[in-house]
Amino acid sequence: MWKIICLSLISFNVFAADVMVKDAWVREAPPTSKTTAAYLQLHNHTKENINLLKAESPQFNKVEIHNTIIENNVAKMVEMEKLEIPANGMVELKPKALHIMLIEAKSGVSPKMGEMVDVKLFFSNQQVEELKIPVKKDGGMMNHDHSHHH
Ligand SMILES: [Cu+2]
Repeated sequence: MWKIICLSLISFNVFAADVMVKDAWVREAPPTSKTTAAYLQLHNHTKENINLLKAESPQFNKVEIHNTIIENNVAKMVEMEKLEIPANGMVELKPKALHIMLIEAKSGVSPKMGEMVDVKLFFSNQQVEELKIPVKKDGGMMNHDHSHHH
């Protein structure tokens, strides 16, 4: 099964990426906020650990890799210098946990649902991933559409 999936991927990409990005989405921030976060899965298809070293977006002044920790029942965000993706493993960035913080939208408003955010990821194996990440309401894949109610 795994082999079949990989072959079909190689036919679309000339080079199979060491790190594969899946299920990326950016949270739609409240109207008053200029800062939001991106969530995604990083799959490491190699036998060595690979670090995510930094992230950039032309639409934001600053982009940081954050983790959320609970201290005295208060959720706090801490910046991480790097994020390790274990060999043949996966790291999931998701709400209330690891995330990519998109700080201060240059336009003055953080992007709305339906828009795309350009994000570049830099890895320790020299890989650079250029992503266009869709903006979604909270919940990502569990994003139910109730617009069919009249
Ligand atoms: Cu954060």
